[in-house]
Amino acid sequence: MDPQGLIAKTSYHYFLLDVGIMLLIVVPTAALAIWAMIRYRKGGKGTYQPKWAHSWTIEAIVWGIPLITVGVLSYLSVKAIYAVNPYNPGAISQAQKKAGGDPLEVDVIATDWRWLFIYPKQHIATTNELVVPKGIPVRFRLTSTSVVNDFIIPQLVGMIDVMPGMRTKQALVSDHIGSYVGFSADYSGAGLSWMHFTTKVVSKHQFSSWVSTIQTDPQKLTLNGFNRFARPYIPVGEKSQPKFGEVQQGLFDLVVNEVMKGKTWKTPMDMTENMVAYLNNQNELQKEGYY
Ligand SMILES: [Cu+2]
Repeated sequence: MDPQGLIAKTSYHYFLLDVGIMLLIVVPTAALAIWAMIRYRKGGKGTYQPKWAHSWTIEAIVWGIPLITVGVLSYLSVKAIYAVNPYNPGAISQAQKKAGGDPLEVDVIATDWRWLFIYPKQHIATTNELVVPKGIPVRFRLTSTSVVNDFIIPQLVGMIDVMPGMRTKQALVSDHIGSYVGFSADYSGAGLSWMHFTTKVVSKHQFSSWVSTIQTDPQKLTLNGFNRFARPYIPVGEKSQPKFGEVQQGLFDLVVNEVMKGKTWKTPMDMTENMVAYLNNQNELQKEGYY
């Protein structure tokens, strides 16, 4: 475990606290069990008291310590839940106050089997590549085009379900420049194994120049284009995935609506029957101008 983001760090912190509190009970209990076995063994120092039945001291310890423990653990759990709650993480809100300005908004769409990241304010989109500036809170809205996926970047943020025709939320902030792996943690068919994305945390300056570079990309993503993009596609051995210098406004909501109305992108039978042949053909399709 090597947490690199505020949410991951907060979860890790509470995890350690919980383990520590549990050890406070486990270690003395184990020690006392051994102590009792030695002291009250045959020939041990303990006095034999066959008539002994009740002790208020023991009663108080046996009930008191668990009650206190449960109380403390409940308090910490509730605090932790509010701190990392994906829909409105308290930890992120605090970071937001410190950072000032607006959070970065990113809309995430999981297709079979790629991740599309739309930056609505910047009007750009990338595939399987998430780039975020360091120290700036990022707010995600997430959906899927076909089945449930699970969005996770282990070192930055925990799992959140991504569901067709529905919208979930997540947030992150990282103070460490670096590259982190993200993937789907829910089995979603043939291409799941290749459904990774790279998360790059870069400096604010690098981020704005990255945005400008993507904005010069001639590819435009509209709902029509998305319908082509979202057809089942396994990104095996691809060097780079499509980037879009211009994105139709409100595309995320349009996609959620389409899927809600019943739009599907069927997996072709030959994809599962002969994957190698299909993948070769897929590259041909790409040369012909498909995404
Ligand atoms: Cu799940």
